Amino acid sequence: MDGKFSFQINGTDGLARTGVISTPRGEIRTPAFMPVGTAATVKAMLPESVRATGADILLGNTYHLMLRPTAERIARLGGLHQFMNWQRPILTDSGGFQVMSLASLRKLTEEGVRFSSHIDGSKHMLSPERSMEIQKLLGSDIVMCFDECPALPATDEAVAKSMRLSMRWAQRSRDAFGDRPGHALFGIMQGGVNRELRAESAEALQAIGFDGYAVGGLAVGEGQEAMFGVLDYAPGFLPQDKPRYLMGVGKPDDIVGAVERGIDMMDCVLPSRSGRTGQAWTRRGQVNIKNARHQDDPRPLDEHCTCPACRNYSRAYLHHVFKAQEMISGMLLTWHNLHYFQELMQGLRDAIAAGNLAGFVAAFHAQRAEGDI
Ligand code: PRF
Ligand code: ZN
Repeated sequence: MDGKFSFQINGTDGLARTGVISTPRGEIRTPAFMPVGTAATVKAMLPESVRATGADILLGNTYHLMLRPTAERIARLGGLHQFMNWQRPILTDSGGFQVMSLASLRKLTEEGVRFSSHIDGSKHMLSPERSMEIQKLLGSDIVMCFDECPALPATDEAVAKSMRLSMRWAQRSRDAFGDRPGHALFGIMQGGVNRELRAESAEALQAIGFDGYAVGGLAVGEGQEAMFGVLDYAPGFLPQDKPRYLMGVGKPDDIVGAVERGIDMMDCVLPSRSGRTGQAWTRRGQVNIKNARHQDDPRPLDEHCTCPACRNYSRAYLHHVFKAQEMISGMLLTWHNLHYFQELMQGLRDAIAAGNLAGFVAAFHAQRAEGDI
């Protein structure tokens, strides 16, 4: 496939930016929200339905796919895009973060991480070199460096030691990735909630040179105030002209705050996962469809939403199919949630382009303060 990877900023408002990342597999409008397709599927959704919600790019996971069905099998079957029937861009996470949260018997060394699979206990190894190899076998468009994300709270000493290991791994990731036109490699900033460590990490990554830069190590238990505290300075340590990706974030108000602070890309399981547990996200905040107050309610989840769940079904129906554990419950709520998140991103992009982000954010918070109907 020809064509290059590039990022163009089309408008700014304060620290926020809106633009387009161009890849050989299509354009990604920023700020972008990436639905999570961990196991080669956005759970409960067909790829064409995910696209219909407005997604330009999905996230896939090295860790899950290397264990099942294996990266080598996916490569033999034509790569991840072909395998899962999603022809647009895919970003893959590098595996270290998932090893630390899911695998057992982990052993971390300078070389990488040895671990046992959470599926069958089989033994595996991930290193910067192996992670780059797997992400290449998958055919990922945006490859993430192999890093370590320490859980917070942690001592400055522990965070510094971990960050410096991640920076050595970033150099090894860069060397192993090589030169692959049309594919991008993103570095990942670490450093916890320590300003000096964040600055050191950003400098180390820029000395290596990447196509984009992620802010890692946040949304790991520090709370929104501490996260926004870091986002008040961390994006400013990164190049203006490259995409900035905040990993694993977040709730709608986290997304809005991150975009206001100069973040261009985000991903989170929240809209899809909470859809399967009966939680809906709307302009007026969170709605628990399990609640008995919905059982006779003929109104849609959100009368202004144009998703299939809201156009064609009542709250009473959504409540019933959740209680009856029908599969359509997860399908409809996931569709609605992904639609809401993508509509929020479109609203943010339009507001930044119009120079009206402050007005958009004020209306966002005012609507949520009103609460559900
Ligand atoms: N590193 C990687 N993936 C991640 C994170 C990280 O720090 C986070 C932190 N929120 C989520 N996913 N590689
Ligand atoms: Zn809807």
